[in-house]
Amino acid sequence: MTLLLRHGASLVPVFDPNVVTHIIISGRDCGSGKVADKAGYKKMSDVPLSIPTLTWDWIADGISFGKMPEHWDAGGKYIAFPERSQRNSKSDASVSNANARSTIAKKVQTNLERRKYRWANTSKATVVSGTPPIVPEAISGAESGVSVQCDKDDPLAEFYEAAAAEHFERVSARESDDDDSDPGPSKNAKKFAAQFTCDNPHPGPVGGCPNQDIVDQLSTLLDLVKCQPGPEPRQRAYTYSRAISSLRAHPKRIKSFEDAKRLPGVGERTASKIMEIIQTGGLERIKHENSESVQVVKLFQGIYGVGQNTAQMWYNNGCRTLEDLKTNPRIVLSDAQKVGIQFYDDINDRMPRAEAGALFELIKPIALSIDPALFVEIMGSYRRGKADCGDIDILISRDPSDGRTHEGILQELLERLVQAGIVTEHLALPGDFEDLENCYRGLCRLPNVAGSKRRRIDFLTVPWKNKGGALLYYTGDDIFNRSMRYKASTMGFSLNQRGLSAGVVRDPSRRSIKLNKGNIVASETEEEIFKMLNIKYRPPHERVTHFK
Ligand code: DCT
Ligand code: MG
Repeated sequence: MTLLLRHGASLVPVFDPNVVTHIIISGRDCGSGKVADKAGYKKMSDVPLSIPTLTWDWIADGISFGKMPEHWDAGGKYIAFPERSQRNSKSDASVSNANARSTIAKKVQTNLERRKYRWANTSKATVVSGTPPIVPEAISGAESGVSVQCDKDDPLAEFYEAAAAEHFERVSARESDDDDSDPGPSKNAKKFAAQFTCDNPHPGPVGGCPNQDIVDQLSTLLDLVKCQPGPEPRQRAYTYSRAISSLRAHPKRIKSFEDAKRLPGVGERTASKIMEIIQTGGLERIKHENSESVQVVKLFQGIYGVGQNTAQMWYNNGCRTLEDLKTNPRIVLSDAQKVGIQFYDDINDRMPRAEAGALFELIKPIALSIDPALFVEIMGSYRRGKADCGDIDILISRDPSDGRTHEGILQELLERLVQAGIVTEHLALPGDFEDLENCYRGLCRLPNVAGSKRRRIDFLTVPWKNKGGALLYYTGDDIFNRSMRYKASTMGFSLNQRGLSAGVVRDPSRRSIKLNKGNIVASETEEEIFKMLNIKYRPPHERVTHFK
């Protein structure tokens, strides 16, 4: 897998004939039935012929001959199942692939129809098909202590994220670069408690970061490295992230190589880069990393719902521009991706705080007109007081003590917002609108304002008993959340958007995996969660770790 990734392949967790370009067979005992089964087909002849099944030798020989993957000979001796090569004519392949695509498309459509029920007839906005539904299980990625918004494309993303959370806290805990010991619950929790980011009301230096120019350059480099496939760039991205975190937390200007080397997470090579930035104001490595493929992958990753693997796969298919994605016959875009392309510039633009506030001031009364007892609050960067916002995050709940809940409210609210011209496109609908815990993603705009841009909007609904956990989680910021989750785990708790749980049993070798979910011990208010974790209550504006 490492070799494949290094040579530009993207690995996908689930077989999708619209996405998969090759199936590589590495085990000698891997029969055609087994492979077909893995791909979700009854027999090998159902696998689209346009997707070759090749032996591992294809990779090994291609690499040893020093050729680029697109020049590797995909025929003859490398075909894993010779019976497939006999029918491997191009027209046959495209017909087969087209059939497979239409079957998949039909399946997706049927599933969506099932989910949409009466919603479809009443909504005027564009209903997106092909987008995975945002169901409660999807939001519960944080269950395992990982971010809920990790790259769903990447089968290993949640593990990287969990590891990043742990390592981030190591940086905050001032551990040395070489110390690889696990600061897990076996260590004295009190000792760690004093060093968690969430314990510090001002996690960054007061009065701004004296090394902001270095942070900016390394962040640019990090963004470029993040667009490259494979474990090696991921490792480098991790190294740069650690260095950036250390620099952000450092109260003094770095002046020398030795100063830089003393920072947690900074080795010789990163220290040299820091010195280059100090001495020249720039970093040659940025030019080197900013290759055409990286620029294109970055462009594609700006499309809503597109992760690194999909972006890389599109690049490998010869696409270079957003226009190419619309015209290339090999690319099948989901409706959400089409919307993402149509409003690419709007969605990638941050909105002024005032615009987010104005939209919320329109939305809240509409929600309260449905049920005045609703709890409706704007979350995310807005609640933290940020001057600009990437999107609008709105949390909805309702105190059930009068016997009523917010069940069904989200659907009604969305219908009214569509009618009011505020919500304009849907990107991901909840699996079941009747659930109390739900998540909706879409686009909105200020109606009756000429030229107003499309903005991303998320609605989250939670049961009242989980309101505190949800408020805490959706307020962020992400690093503050990580820090609280990690502190919770060192104290034997588990924290997610539903609240704080005790009695969680973790796999000793992979602490991100829970063997027993435990019981919720604090969840209705933010204050009780802070208290249980022995952290002084921090109002939202003190939960800021990003200083840009
Ligand atoms: N969140 C998190 N970890 C992530 C992403 C999000 O803990 N990886 C939480 C914290 C913020 C909240 O979800 C809303 O997420 P975003 O809208 O992505 O972030 P934001 O802080 O509101 O920033 P932006 O202004 O970019 O929307
Ligand atoms: Mg936000």
